[in-house]
Amino acid sequence: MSATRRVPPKTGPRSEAARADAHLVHLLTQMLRIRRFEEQCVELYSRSAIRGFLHLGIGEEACAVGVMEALGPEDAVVATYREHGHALARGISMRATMAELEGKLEGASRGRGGSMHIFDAPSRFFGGNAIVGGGLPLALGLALADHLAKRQRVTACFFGDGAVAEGEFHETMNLASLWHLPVLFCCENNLYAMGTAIERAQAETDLTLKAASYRMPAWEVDGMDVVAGEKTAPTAAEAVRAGGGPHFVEMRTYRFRAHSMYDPDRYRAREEIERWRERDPIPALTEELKARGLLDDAGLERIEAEVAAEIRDAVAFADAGALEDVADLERFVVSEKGGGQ
Ligand SMILES: Cc1ncc(C[n+]2csc(CCOP(=O)(O)OP(=O)(O)O)c2C)c(N)n1
Ligand SMILES: [Mg+2]
Repeated sequence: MSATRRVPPKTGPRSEAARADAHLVHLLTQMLRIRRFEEQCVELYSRSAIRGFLHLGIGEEACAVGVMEALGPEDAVVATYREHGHALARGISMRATMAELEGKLEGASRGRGGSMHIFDAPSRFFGGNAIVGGGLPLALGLALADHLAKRQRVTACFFGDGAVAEGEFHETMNLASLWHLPVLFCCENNLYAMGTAIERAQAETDLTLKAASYRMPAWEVDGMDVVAGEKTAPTAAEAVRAGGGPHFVEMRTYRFRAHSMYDPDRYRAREEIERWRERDPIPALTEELKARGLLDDAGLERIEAEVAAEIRDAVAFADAGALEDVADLERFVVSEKGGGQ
């Protein structure tokens, strides 16, 4: 036994406050990791290191970061094709994420999924899904399994406003509510589904009312404010975990860039984009931290430098990665564990 005197952990309001302050810096760091990672993706795309479809979530970082903080390692995450930020916030390494985007064997999905299908079983990150609304029934299935096995877990299912117009959304919402399944529905309402504004596609644009019609508790949250998201998400997640059935969070957000790299973005007024840019969640939190004396210019530079180093390392790792051997292409199409699974 060690003779060292154990120092009791500091408790009480002061250490609580210090933890809360450090946590805010952590939230900013997470959003910066995602933002700078995706900015790097633009560059990699222009030199064809990343090919195919690429959907960036620049402007929407607060949604993924806010919700992910409310989840534990035993919980599950299902996301869309705009999921780089979700993967990083969930804890998938930047190396594995970048290698996946470059289609390399070292990627989270062996380079088979690319940008839209990041999948990582150890972190219970069940994709990345190119089908609008496609993740919803998957989330339902994960939650049904937990429910039947009496495991107190949450499945967080991210989807866009466009998915709300899909039949899969309504089927999933209905069954989740009817069977009282532990799903946290996280709707990232960025007001557009490709080039279609929500008012042109949906008869009811208050998406929380859709949840209410399935008797599901629902919140509307400012998706540009990571702190607001972070306040609501734990309450909702804990209610789900405690057996309260499915809950729904609508996060009002905005993507600053086009739908994908192929989209000329001619359907949105420049003034609208500029108005939303003024609400950019990263400068907003940076200013708040500075105003409260929790961060200064040197501190911010330090975070930026660490993030830049992490990105440099991830790109070098991905660039040096291998393409999967053609001889292996038929592997993993069916389980290698044998039948009876
Ligand atoms: C079932 C299906 N229909 C159409 C498409 C083509 N498509 C790709 S993204 C997209 C828009 C989806 O918008 P939203 O759900 O709001 O997500 P966002 O891109 O805004 O994040 C559409 C229609 C698709 N991938 N899958
Ligand atoms: Mg959308």
